[in-house]
Formats: sequence, structure tokens, C-alpha cells
Amino acid sequence: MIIKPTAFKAGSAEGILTMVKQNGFEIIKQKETHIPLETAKKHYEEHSEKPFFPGLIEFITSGKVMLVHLRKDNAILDLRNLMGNTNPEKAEEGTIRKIFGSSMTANAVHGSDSISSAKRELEIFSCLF
Ligand code: 3AN
Repeated sequence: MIIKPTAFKAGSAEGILTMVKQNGFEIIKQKETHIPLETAKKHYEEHSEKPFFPGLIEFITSGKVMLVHLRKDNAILDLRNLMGNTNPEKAEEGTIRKIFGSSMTANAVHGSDSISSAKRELEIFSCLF
């Protein structure tokens, strides 16, 4: 999971991590850092042709984030349910994006969408942890 710049700057990291722990996730590692431009481009490679890509890269590299390595049985699906819809306006009540998100880009958190994505992302961010 990545706590994105707006949520981090707003001081929401602690609240988000508390929700995550209360939902049974174990925090293996957490790190406050800036994401370098090339790392951000690699991370969001699948969206490189999308119109929102430049804005997404600018945003994710715009300030400090928190990288979080989480563990739980069924972690991918459980975290996605806890995060809520990509669009905070459509996210269900009680989800992280509903509570802490403000727009499609500034939607508080990123979560890996599959086990292979999680492995890929942990590898991409390994030098920053
Ligand atoms: P999710 O993070 O819910 O898996 P993805 O993988 O479709 O969503 O998109 C990755 C990120 O790209 C989202 N978290 C969001 O910040 C941004 N994004 C996705 N769709 C849009 C869009 N239509 N406009 C602006 N940003 C978007």
C-alpha cells in the first residue's frame, strides 16, 4: 500500500494505518519517503498511455508518501474492499478512500491489485524501504 502525498501531508497516515491494523493486517515494513520520477513511471507503467498519466506521475512524486508492506490472508481483496472505489465520491461509507480521499488522483491510497502486482511493486520499491 502507498499512502499518497495529499493524505500524507494532511496527517492521515496514522488514521489509515490504524484502520488497516484494526482490519487484521500485519505491518511488515513502513517507510516515509519521496518516490523518484523514474520509479513512479515504472510503478504506473500500465497507465502510461492514459490521458491522466502525466498528472498521476506529477502527483505521486509531489511530496512525501508512506510505503507500507502489509501481510494478511486474502490481503489483496481485503485491502481493496477496505480502500473502496477508486473514485472517493463513489467509495462506500467507512472505506479509506471515502474517509481520506478527495479526488480520483488524490484518493488517499494505492493498493496492489493482485499477488503478481504486489510482488512487482515490492521489487520496484525495495530500494526505497
Ligand atoms: P486503483 O488504484 O483503484 O487500482 P487504477 O489502478 O485503475 O485504480 O488506477 C491507478 C491510479 O490512477 C488510481 N489510484 C487513480 O489515482 C488514478 N486514476 C485512475 N483512473 C483515473 C482517472 N480516470 N482520472 C484520474 N486519475 C485516475
